[in-house]
Amino acid sequence: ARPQLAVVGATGTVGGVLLGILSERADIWGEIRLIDSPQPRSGRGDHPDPVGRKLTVRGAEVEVVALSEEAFDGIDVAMFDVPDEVSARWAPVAAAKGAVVVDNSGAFRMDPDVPLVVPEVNAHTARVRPRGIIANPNCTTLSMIVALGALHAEYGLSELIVSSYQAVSGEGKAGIDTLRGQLSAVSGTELGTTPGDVRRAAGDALGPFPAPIALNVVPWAGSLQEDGWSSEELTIRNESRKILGLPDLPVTATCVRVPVITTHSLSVHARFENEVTVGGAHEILAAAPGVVLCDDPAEDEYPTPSDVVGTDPTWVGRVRRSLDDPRALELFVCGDNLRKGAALNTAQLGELVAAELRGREPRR
Ligand code: 2RA
Repeated sequence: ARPQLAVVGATGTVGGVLLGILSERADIWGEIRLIDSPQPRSGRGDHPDPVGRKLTVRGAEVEVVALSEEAFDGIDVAMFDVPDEVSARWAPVAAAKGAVVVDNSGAFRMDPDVPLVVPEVNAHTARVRPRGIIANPNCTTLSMIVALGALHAEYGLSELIVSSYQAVSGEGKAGIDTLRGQLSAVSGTELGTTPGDVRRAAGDALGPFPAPIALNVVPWAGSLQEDGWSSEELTIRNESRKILGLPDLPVTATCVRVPVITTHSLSVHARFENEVTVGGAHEILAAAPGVVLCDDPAEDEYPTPSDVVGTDPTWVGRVRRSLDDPRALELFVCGDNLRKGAALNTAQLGELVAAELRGREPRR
């Protein structure tokens, strides 16, 4: 029998991308059940109750059912794309009912009993899951880690220094709406030429961001942690270490939000145990599953978010050997934060589990 799949958070930004990806990829699933938590209607009616909505998946309309214990009856794999607190409460419920949970929240990523998995890098760790939960990494880590995993396998990573250029859809619909609203407010004006003019035009409409995001870059993502670090910067550090199996890897991240709708970019300084060459790195990256090498500056070829958005791979360009360190590479990496950064990796993990479950069925 085909495994039964539940998608929890089907009406969210990542949920919508996930339904599209499930409709495009080889159809291995029996029923795909769509689940969401009911939300109180806001006064302005811009948050309609997700339960009862009909969404299209695999070309058919499916009605969203309410999150409850019974909603997981008969489910083999449950993909969660919901806020941390919803996952923290409901993923264990789904697991207790026998489903393998693939969770895209931050609730379980650093739990030592929950593997944090990127199929191209550490697929083998997905089989050991004492809590019945597999965690999907944060979209910023995911947007670079497939390329770094391939280089690490050959050269042995010894240090990582990254700066992110993060798209607003990392903050979901609120992030996208905020950028679009601010772009309308500044379009066709002379704004962006005197201190504070863009901030005054944005007024109270900063949305989830601490500063205007149109005509601007904002050196902040996540919440304030000790000693001035942002949660997003610590997440990149912790998750890269866990996925690569390098618990002591020195990692420094600076996270920056940019006025891009979707696709995170990262500038990466990666130091290795062994000497590197650009030619060798090109060969590794060109052969790595899930990576596209796009690196010919003489022809203006390098990845940019507006070209990468909507695609599945991790794109790498601007590969250079550090001028002062023959063991280090400089790279520019782009990945669609809603696809490989979230929904695609979730779908791949679900497929990995489905293959494992099929292998367990008694052969006739
Ligand atoms: C962001 N990675 O880009 C975070 C959360 N999705 O905002």
